[in-house]
Amino acid sequence: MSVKAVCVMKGEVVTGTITFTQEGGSVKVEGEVKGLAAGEHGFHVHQFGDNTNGCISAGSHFNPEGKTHGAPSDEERHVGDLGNVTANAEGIATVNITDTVISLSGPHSIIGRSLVVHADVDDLGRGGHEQSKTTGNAGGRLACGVIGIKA
Ligand SMILES: [Cu+2]
Ligand SMILES: [Zn+2]
Repeated sequence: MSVKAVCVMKGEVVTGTITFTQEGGSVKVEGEVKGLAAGEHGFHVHQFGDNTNGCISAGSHFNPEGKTHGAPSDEERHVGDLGNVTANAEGIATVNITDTVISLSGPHSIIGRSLVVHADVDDLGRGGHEQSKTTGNAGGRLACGVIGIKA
């Protein structure tokens, strides 16, 4: 039996439902985010599953190894760095990511943390902006939700 997690993302305009399925050493991240502007939007697991003051309370990118922000394919990345999702002209991003760094158990477990979608594109650490190496300069937090064990 595979372990599954789910995140229901809520913002003022943006909403989404994302499931996480552990398959051996990788996790499939699948679902849909709606209400976005067309184009790319940063998509990360943040440290805390805390919504006290909205998505800001989720803290920084989940980074248990103290690394620098990067692309999902980079050796040097935060565990939570899932890159970008791309919304179509209707504002819908279909998410279909397979990642080998996040996990649903152990030290890289994302259970109980937050998933956040951003206003702007994540430059994957390459943009040369002062925030490129910490957040990818991805801008405001449009929606977020806590990642929990799926029924
Ligand atoms: Cu983020
Ligand atoms: Zn990061």
